[in-house]
Amino acid sequence: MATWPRLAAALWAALTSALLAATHSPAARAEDGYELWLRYHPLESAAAAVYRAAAGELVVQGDTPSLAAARDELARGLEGLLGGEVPLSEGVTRDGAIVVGTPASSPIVRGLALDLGALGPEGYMLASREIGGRAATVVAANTGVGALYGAFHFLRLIQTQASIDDLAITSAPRVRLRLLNHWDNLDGYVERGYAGASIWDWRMLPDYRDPRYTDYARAAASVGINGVSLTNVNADATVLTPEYLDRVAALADVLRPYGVRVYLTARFSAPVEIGGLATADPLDPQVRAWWAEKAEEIYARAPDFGGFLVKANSEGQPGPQDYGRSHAEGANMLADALAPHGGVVMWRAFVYASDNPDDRHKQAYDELAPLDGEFRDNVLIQVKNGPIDFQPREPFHPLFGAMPETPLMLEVQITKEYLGFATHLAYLGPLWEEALDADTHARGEGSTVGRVIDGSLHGYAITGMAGVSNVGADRNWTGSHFDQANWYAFARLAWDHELDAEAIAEEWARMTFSNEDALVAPVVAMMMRSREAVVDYMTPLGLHHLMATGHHYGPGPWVDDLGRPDWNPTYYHRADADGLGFDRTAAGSGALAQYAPELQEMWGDPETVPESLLLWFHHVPWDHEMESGRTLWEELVHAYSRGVATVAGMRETWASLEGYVDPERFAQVAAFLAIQEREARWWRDACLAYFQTFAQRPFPEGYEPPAQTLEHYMAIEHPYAPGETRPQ
Ligand code: GCV
Repeated sequence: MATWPRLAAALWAALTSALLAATHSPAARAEDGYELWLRYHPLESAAAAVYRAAAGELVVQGDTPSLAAARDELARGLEGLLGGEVPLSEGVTRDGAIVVGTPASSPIVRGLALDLGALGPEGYMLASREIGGRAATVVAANTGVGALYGAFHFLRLIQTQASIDDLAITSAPRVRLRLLNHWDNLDGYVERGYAGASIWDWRMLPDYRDPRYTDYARAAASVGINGVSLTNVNADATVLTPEYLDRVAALADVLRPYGVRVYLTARFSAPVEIGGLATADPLDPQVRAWWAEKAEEIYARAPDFGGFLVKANSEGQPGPQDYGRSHAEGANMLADALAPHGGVVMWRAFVYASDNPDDRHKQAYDELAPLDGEFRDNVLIQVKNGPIDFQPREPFHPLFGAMPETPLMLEVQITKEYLGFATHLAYLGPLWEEALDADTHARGEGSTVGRVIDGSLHGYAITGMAGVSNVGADRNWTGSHFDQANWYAFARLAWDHELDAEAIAEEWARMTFSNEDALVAPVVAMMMRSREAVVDYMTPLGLHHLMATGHHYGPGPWVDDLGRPDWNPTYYHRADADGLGFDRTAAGSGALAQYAPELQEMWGDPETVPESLLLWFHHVPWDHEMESGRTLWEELVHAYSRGVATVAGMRETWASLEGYVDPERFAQVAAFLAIQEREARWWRDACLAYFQTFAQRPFPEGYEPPAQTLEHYMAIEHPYAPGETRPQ
């Protein structure tokens, strides 16, 4: 019979073990998202035991900063995941050694004579080997940074509970320059930023180096990002002054061990604004000398400085055309200044002129394609994925495939300026995959955008891909937990554009939330539907740029009074009594002629163009019969309604996952999904109320009419919506 003290002791034991279980269960611990996908929380004990056997000791030979970073990350990750420290060792002394190094740094790696030749400076190998009769896993590369990337891959295998037996993995990036572009102003404001202020604290730098910079670098390296452009492309020349260059150098120091180089946005008029010159004409010898000297100053502080990113002669930014010079003359002048130091110029193709009344779709192509072959070897042209501006769906930019003699980089937008800011759940992996897999037909079938930017189609000597960052000072970095997936997916695709967006989503979900299939499968399914849902409830069937003015938050298809025609949504949708859509065939703006003949043929006919791009290229009668048998008007109502229904379904899915995710993150995602559903309805109702005034047709049976009048939607204002362009 239990005595009282015994009973009390038993009760106490039961209570403490329940408490312990609750605090150790990954689902129970409150999390704020700071750890990103590098959480390294303990695996459940059976899984941990399996991996512990294969991770008996850590043998990192070599002491470069990057190898030290690899060692520290492995030690931290393994300790967290396996629930105990993994001893460091000088050599292999037991089964389960993890050996990390390069042939130069590590006698063991050298002795194994691994074939690392094809891996280049950033690739790595993960290989199971016997060393001195002991089972070991080798993480080998030609450089410390390659080994660091390999270390992250090895940790990912454990985080996602993949097998680490019989490893024979090699991986090398397909694209050389993989950058995040921050649109961060020097006062801490982030243009198109929805995750708080800039993480760069210019006031405290260079003296205080926020530990967060190191965590940023770890996250970047974990997915192979190797460059960061620190400042907004709507640039402020102040960053090029010596005081700021000292701060830039401090950031470069922090990021360097992680293989991340810094780049700056160069304001074209800097020689006038901070240099005291009378002109910034790129052919003026004094201007050329000023930039050459500026480059010297920068490289004296940061010898591995990456180069300049430039927005010129676009949206009010200064540029070579202010002096009657071409984009090539402007880019080449900067390229000449950087060339002696090994830097590059990333010259943006997002150019459209205020005095050019032609379809904005055509302007970048018309200006830049004729300059093919005129750029210096260290210039890349950075081209957005589509010809307008990061819309939920666009056809690929016609410059891809049209500049065989000039390296073209792809620029995508990770921050969701046009896809619902941070509150809407929209996984962008499928959007970028669609862009990368698009066939330009430049050299026959299979000439995908991915093959243009990885250089394999035209033999480019330099290659690159950039993503406009969604990182800010919010604890969870990206403003919402699911937007972390977009940072992650961008980088994974920049490393290898042939990776599958769904597989990337799964990897991310396992590391970010939990390995339980009951969570992973529905979360991945929800992510994979999410971007198409946004297309449906904002801009279905090839509609584009219907967003409200300036901040781009919410619908504004009726806006028609802005200074330039192509800033108005009415310019893009062209709704009238006959129909809807922008005729870009030869009978219209003629933009279609910028694509390969195969695409002109397919996209030029409303019967053969994919319906997802129908209204991008055609003005279509309201009664046009769609594949479904519905009329265009009915299909529009259907698509908008489907978008809302998908979000409602996503909410239900998420609600069913309570208990699999810690309460803090669960609640935020649930609240954001509720906002998204409300805003999806707002988009649907506002757009349909507006388009109905042209279609003059009733709502098809079974579809709810808008909840409010058109006047109601038109009166909505959001004066303080975040992220707008701000003069610096
Ligand atoms: C940095 C769009 C955005 C602007 C951005 C511009 C660009 O127009 O709305 O905020 O400016 O693209 O890519 O340069």
